[in-house]
Amino acid sequence: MISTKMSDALNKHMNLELYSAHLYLSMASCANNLGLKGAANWFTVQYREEMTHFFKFYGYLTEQGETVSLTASKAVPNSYATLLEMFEKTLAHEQLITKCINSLSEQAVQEKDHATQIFLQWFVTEQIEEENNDRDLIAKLKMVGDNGYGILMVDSEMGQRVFVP
Ligand code: OFO
Repeated sequence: MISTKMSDALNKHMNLELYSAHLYLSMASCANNLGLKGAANWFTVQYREEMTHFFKFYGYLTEQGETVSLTASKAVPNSYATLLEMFEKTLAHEQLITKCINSLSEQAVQEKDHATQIFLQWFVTEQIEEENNDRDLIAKLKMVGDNGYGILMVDSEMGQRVFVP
């Protein structure tokens, strides 16, 4: 059993995870339009990861006897000039998610809600990896700049990413 305040906050965040999924699926489509099939693969894998994040919140709330509320997800942007721009927006979004996870964790500590603290631990660790991946790709993209060959090399590396359930 969790508090109504905690349940509402987790439900709100669950919807934000769904927004993340839509954001990256849209970026996959934009990357594809730029001719960057590897980046399109990377963002599609990211979309699938975000859906697992969404389902972790859904599952936790359900196991705690709560009924989830799916609030209509906001429309996501679908126009980016470059891959670098996509990654800068991705990093900014992940930093927002990290803040939200931290604030949920603080609330769980304040409420002495041990179950939710343990549930959120996985996300605290996951956010370190998410931000780190984005920073690495931004560094590589800045290094290659406008060099088409360099961008294709990064794109090809992004094509190797596989979804690990
Ligand atoms: Fe990208 O970690 Fe979930 O939202």
